[in-house]
Amino acid sequence: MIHFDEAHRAVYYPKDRRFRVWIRPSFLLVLLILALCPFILAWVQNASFGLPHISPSAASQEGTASGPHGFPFWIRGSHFANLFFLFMLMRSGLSILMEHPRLYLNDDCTPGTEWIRFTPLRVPLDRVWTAKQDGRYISPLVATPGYTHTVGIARSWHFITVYGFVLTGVFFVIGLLTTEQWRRLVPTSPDILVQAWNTFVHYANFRLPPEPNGFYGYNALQQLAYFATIFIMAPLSILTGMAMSPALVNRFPVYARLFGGRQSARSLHFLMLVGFVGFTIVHVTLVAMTGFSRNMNHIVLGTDNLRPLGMILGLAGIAVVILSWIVAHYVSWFFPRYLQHAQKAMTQPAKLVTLDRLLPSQHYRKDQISPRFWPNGKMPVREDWKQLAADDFKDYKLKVAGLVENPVELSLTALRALGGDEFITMHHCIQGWTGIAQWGGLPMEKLIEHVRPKPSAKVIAFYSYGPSLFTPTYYDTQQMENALKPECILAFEMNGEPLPAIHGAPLRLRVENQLGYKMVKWIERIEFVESEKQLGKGEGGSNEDDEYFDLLPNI
Ligand SMILES: Nc1nc2c(c(=O)[nH]1)N[C@H]1C(S)=C(S)[C@@H](COP(=O)(O)O)O[C@H]1N2
Ligand SMILES: [Mo]
Repeated sequence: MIHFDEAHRAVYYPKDRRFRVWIRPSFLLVLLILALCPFILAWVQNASFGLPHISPSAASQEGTASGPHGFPFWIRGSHFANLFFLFMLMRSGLSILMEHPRLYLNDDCTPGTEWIRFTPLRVPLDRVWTAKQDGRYISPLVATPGYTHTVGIARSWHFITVYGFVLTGVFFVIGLLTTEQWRRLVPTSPDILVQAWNTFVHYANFRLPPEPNGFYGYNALQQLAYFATIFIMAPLSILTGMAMSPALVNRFPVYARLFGGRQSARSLHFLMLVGFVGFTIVHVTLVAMTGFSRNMNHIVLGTDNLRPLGMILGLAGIAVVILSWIVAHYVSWFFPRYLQHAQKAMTQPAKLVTLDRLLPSQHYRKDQISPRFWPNGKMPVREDWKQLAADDFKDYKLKVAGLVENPVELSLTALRALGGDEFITMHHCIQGWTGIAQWGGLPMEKLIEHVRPKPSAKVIAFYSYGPSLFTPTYYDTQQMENALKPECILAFEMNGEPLPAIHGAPLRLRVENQLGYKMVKWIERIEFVESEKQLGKGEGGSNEDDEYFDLLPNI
């Protein structure tokens, strides 16, 4: 359970909980014009020619021999499952979004270049402003689990429920394609576009078009809207979600480019959320306006009559969904560790055989290096680090100990003598921001060779001079196999210069197939151990222990 003492309140429930949406004026203008254009056309058409005629489509005629009749159980069931999972995804997605409440179309995430932000704050440029400080509060009424800095818990919900969402989708599409039900959704003639426009002209002029009985078929615009939601928006949400995985994108940078880049993918992922919310509002409104009890009987009971039972059960179903948000809220705050472990049990095996096997391979150019790289975390406050820093780390010695044959203390010069590697890579923070930088340092592989781990050593722990959110020492761990992969280095250079203090001087870890929080900055010492379970609270790092982050963040 998360106790709301003073330290936790300061993190989760800050004084400044204002919420603002700001959209870049040029974007707002384009969005408004795009949204208004069809309405203006529809108004002009109605004023000049009157409302267009809508021919009843064959499929929507009651009693025709061909075409789907009614909604079998598998459609009604998957409709409900979809409602359940989609809302959990949207609610947890909002908590994730607020951890970095800005969306960009460029992968540098340069402050001031966002096209939308969900915070009243501009990034101050005259002082250090970490990405962590930038996270915003969101009400638990709209988000799971809500509050500030709950991205770890929110990701657990997101990654558990995404299984349900994807399985429901696969089940539904298989059902569609193996029965006649696909005929309700899949357009078979280009004429549907004309019919859809004519239908839109009715709605835009605040008239309801002649309504087919949805038991047998939909109006053209309705059909296109359902088709787009199922066959465009849902797959695009899944594909853009995957385009945010550091393991995938740092192995196949071209995959993110399919969506215009890693941050465009994040923006698209958000726009799909907006699309689902917009769809839900219009869908529910029209279901209510076009014969609520009959429509509810269709989708709840699979009957076509006017009795109230479908409506009553449907509203009870919606109550169950709302209850699930309340339960999720309590699980988040009272049993976050169980939730974290459930997510681990459900996703880690799948990650180990897929994403975790991808070896980073990136070839960014020097001119792609980000002009400003978001900093994160708390700078060390310890006197010994400050003294080392004052002297440019001349007296710094990295201590490497634990289950090794050859424990060592290595100065920066000694580290350089062991070998070097350099690469330009994209950094992915769990919060959502990215940045491209060049890193230079000693491959972990070389250090491992040098200290000769004992056979029992499986995990490497990195301890920082700096504090974590709740403890005096930030630490994290790596499985030895992962540290042996390419692009895993102890970096002492960034963009060709000695590591700046804010980015982890004198030494930090780079692990390019994982998220930023694994890359401990201001490293004081390294320890080889048998298992992460013997350290801290046993979850594998400060963030894993106290913020319920994943042990294996390939996504
Ligand atoms: N010691 C320490 N290291 C840390 C952190 C921290 O809080 N303390 N934050 C991590 C996180 S969440 C990220 S995204 C990266 C950020 O590195 P940067 O500041 O160079 O951008 O550092 C990681 N290393
Ligand atoms: Mo991060």
